Amino acid sequence: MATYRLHGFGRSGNTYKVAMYLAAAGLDWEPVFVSVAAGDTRDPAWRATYNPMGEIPVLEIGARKLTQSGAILMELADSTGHFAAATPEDKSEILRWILWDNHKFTNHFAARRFIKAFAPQEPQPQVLEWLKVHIDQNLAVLEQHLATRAYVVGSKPTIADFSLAGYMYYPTAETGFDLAATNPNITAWAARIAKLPGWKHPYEMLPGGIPKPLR
Ligand SMILES: N[C@@H](CCC(=O)N[C@@H](CS)C(=O)NCC(=O)O)C(=O)O
Repeated sequence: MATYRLHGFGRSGNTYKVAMYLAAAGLDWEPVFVSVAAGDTRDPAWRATYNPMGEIPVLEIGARKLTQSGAILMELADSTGHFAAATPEDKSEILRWILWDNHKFTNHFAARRFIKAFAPQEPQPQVLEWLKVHIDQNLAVLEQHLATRAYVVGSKPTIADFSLAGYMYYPTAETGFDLAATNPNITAWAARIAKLPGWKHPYEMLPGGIPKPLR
């Protein structure tokens, strides 16, 4: 059994954040297929065993089960030293970007992708539009930040990059955003992250296959 067991599937960009890290750090890891689409995370037995919050990713390390991609990445950086902060100031900066990612960036981007491409109900146009306004604002923040730097914090890739890049590689047909056409700095940064060791597209890195967007 691998040292790190990552529960999730390729559709989950939050799981992919941790998968990218484990691969790039060259750690001994294996994926464990858990499908939100199939209802696995709503199963009371799964929740009792893995995560009462009902979310993937879950990272199993021996008897421990870690959840919340940001907290997982922080712990992995601390315990392995890979992609960790170079200074205490950088560590605060990394936490700042991970919190922003969770609260503002991934939050809106992933919710819109889900509503647009995977939710069984027809999306309400006003909801899609409201989310798009917020996503455009957040993309502009990251785009500007990356205008003068290669990575999000410091001069090398850190866990902040893996967190923010989690949803960058999904197709436009799912996300509704053609970042290559609108955000050159983000696109160049995502391409830099994709050159790190072990990088694969989420649908190759994690189990579950390539989903068909419903619309
Ligand atoms: N902030 C959490 C978000 C986790 C999250 O939203 N996971 C989704 C899949 S990407 C999930 O498990 N959703 C199941 C549900 O909400 O029912 C993290 O970064 O780990």
